[in-house]
Amino acid sequence: MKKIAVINGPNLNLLGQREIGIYGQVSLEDIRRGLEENFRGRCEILFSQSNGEGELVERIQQLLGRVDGIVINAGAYTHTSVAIRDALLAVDLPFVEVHLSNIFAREEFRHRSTLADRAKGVICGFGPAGYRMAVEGLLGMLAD
Ligand code: CA2
Repeated sequence: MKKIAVINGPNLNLLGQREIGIYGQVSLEDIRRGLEENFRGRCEILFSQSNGEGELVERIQQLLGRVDGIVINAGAYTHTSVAIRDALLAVDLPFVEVHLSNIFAREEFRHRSTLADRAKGVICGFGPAGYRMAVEGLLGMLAD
């Protein structure tokens, strides 16, 4: 069975608790449970969250040879982190960038991503459903 890592960046642990107008009422734990239920029997989901850039880099490095692909919501680091980009390129795993909000309908600084040009795809604006779409898209790309 395929293994997909779902990586979440800073502040996403607060989902469902604050800024409900932007990010909605669903918690990160709800998203994890939803993915596990949705993909049970089709792929293994390795779900994680970290607030630290270095920890995210470590996590990505640990995935080398252990998973078939990565879904990443790098949060605010999406817009700034060369280190996370370099880690993703170093492990050379197919990845999909996901965002809950439509980053292009928000402040200008959220319009750029250090990851998007090397991602297999980018999904934003669909809330928690975007995670399911991202895993579905990755699985569809991975050869059996
Ligand atoms: O829309 C997304 O998924 C983002 O990656 C979320 C990031 C933001 O910096 C990106 O531009 C877009 C922020 C995540 C913060 O999540 C919170 C959740 C609840 C309360 C406060 C922050």
